[in-house]
Amino acid sequence: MAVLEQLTSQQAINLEHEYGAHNYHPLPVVLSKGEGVYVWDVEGKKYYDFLSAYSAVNQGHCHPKIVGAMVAQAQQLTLTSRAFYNDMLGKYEKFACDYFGFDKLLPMNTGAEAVETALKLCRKWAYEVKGINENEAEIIVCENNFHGRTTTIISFSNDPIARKNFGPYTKGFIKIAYDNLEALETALKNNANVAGFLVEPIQGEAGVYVPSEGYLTKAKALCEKYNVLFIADEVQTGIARTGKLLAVDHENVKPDVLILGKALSGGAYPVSAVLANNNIMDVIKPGNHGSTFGGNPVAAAVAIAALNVVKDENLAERAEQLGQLFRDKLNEFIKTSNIASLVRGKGLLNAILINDDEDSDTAWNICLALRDNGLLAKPTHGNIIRFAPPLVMTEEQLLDCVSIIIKTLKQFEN
Ligand code: IF1
Repeated sequence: MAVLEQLTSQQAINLEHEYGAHNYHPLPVVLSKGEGVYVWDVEGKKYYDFLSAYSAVNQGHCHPKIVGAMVAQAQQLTLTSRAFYNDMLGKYEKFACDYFGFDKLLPMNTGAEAVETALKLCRKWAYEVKGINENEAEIIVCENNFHGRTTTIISFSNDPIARKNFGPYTKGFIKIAYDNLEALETALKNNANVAGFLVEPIQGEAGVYVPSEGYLTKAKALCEKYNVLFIADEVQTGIARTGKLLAVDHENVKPDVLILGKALSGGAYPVSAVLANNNIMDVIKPGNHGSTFGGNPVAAAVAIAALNVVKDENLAERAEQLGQLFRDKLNEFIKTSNIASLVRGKGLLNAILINDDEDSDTAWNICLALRDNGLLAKPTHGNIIRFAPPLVMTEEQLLDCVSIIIKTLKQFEN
């Protein structure tokens, strides 16, 4: 087969199957084009994207301002490494620090790298500022967390598929129940070596699990009481997805360390970052941490454009309004139906619970039918379907999507 030949969907799937590692089980649809809230498959069929690359494409596919900034910078200078300065990084760092309200930013590429960066930063702060004895720092994490796929991060995962046979695991983590302040206080009280608390403001992979109101505020207060860093992983929840710029903004919580990724670039380019104030970030010295691509000029230009789009197009307000409408409409339907039992979420990060066992294939089959009806979504944990469209959606489009979803769910009622 010639490399330049236009593939059919089946040919593309076969190629991945034969030559790619089998680390994913994608929904069988092969996409070749995206614009705003839509994607097209290689046969030309058009779909609403209700995953947004796991909330990376909040600004919509191929946003002209983001792509424009990327192309312009790519024609000018793509990479210098951090051995030299470039004229974009400082501009971006100042822009992002003003935007999110922190003193300093450390640029990386992927979410997992940014989480690793935050863990290293937290440990170094613990030894050099808090005064914990070397090698004794502990970081509290939550059950059912998802923070990425590196060896250290999977060390504190409790998902057997993500974890089994990748040991030996990194030490220094204490796992507690999510959304449980008592468990947090007990862990803090019983261990003077705690350096940080790493938390997702809403657990995405766990099935869009929204904690009780006040949880984040009180958790932050407990961290202050015990001189422990509150580290918010907003890789998935950040950048307007949940109806505020950050999910912690719903409770006016200011994290000590903020982790961003995904939509920081609008999905155009891998861009992640860790933000913190000087009293924390200044423990990092030359040689302690870095990355060839982190902070490259294309990433800087793309991130500035992506963050400008979020403000210019009022994406947080849109996510808030459309999310409310989405949950209202689906709740109305659920009352009259036995196929779904619950819709939950915040802003445009939502999930529905399908009335079937976790190991049933009903949710998967519903996603196949949604695909056939022109809308792409993906199940998580067997019986949960996540709904996270690009935030640039109009109300009319959202209502169209709601009717596709309801029509499809009705096909599965019994
Ligand atoms: C995959 C999930 C979403 C994240 C949080 C860090 C990262 C992620 C809170 C790491 C990444 C992704 C990765 C993606 C699936 C996806 C995911 F279902 F696994 F949980 F979004 F919901 N912190 N989440 O959600 O970021 O290194 O991937 O850039 O295919 O593994 P990354």
